[in-house]
Amino acid sequence: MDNCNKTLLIILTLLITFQRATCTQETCREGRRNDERYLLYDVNPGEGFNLRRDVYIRVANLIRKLNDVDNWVLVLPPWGNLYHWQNVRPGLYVPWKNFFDVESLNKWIPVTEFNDYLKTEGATVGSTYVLQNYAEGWGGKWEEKYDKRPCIERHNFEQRDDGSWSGQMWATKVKTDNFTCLSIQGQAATLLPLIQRDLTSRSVFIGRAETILHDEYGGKWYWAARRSMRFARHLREEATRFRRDYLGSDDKQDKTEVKDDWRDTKPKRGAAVGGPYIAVHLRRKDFVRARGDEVPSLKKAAQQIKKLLQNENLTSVFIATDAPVMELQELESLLPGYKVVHYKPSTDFLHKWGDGGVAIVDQIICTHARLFTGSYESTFSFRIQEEREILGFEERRTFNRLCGKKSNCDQPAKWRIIY
Ligand code: GFB
Repeated sequence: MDNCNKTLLIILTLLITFQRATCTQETCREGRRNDERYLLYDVNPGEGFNLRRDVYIRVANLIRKLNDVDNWVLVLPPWGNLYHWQNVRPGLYVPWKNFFDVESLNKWIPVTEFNDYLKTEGATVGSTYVLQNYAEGWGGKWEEKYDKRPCIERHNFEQRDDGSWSGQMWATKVKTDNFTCLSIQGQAATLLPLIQRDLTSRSVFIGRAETILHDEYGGKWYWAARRSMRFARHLREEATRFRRDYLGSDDKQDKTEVKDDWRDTKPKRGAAVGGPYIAVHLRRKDFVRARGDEVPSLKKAAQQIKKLLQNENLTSVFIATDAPVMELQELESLLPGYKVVHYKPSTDFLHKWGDGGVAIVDQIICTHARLFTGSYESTFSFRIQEEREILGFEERRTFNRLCGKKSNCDQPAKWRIIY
């Protein structure tokens, strides 16, 4: 290569690097590269919001690994029709930007909303793999593997006359050239060879993605993806207003200020103080039936809350709960002399952001409390614990849960943040 060509090559490389470093989410997507490939995924319809957030981390880290050699974009599965959401019109799906700061997600891996994918790629996906376990079970010997197998469960894809398939993805009928049910035993990275070898497909859909495990639950990559999942600004602002107006809490005084970019936010453990209240996540409804021994009666819950308030020398308790109003009123009557605070959204807020938005505001308020206690094995509580790890609270103020029948019950495992 002569000197002139060398100089041209250097200028070109610099230009590409500059464009990648400066583009925003929108302009990056506009300036898409031809070699971009898309990974779509979905989760079992029965799973709740907070397990879905966990599945995102598994798939996000799969994209990270795929992008060592290729150029994959993760398509964010729209939210809707969740079992626990009572105020959502059936058939209505909302984008991730309603709940999350999509620019923050993009700082970890390239992501795009499903609607934007439809605009550029159309209602079509190259290959579809619906994950399932092995019909015969795992046979006592753990090995990572996957195999094409007959479908075990009903799915919503059907073959067309031309040999291709069509299926419902959220509210859209999508055509897919190849359809396979895939029995799998393993983690996200187990899928790497399958996806890398599928060279004919520009896009791949993975159904029932919760079937794959984390590559390294609780490790450095887990936490990086987790930290990128910042909530949308409008939800953070609603929680900030509520904390200020009803709980005398603000970030400066509580020492919970964060940097604009999650990558620059690494507080020292114990730096966060939290607002002058304790927060309780009291999971009721299906948990009362399904986890009877581990869910306290309201009387027992009130006794534990009183004790925590006395230990912390505080008088305000914030209750996040899915309990019916009657139960909440009963709990309040069992805590005379204390300030019991509960977040009730305006009609406008509920209309705009739905049950998902309300639940996130509840989670943010719990995250900022001086001390938090949650419910046994609730992913809703787990996600709050993680947010508190990100803010830098002392462990003893975070990893707590209410006891059911047995007082002195085992407390939650401490999944500490790793950078
Ligand atoms: O998020 P999630 O999977 O947590 O499901 P679990 C619970 C849903 O109930 C939340 C609502 O996404 C909310 O919509 N919810 C629960 C709450 N607690 C609160 C709260 O304090 N405030 C508000 N606003 N909403 C899983 C279920 O629940 O437990 C699975 O999703 C299954 O279907 C499993 O039942 C056993 O992990 O608590």
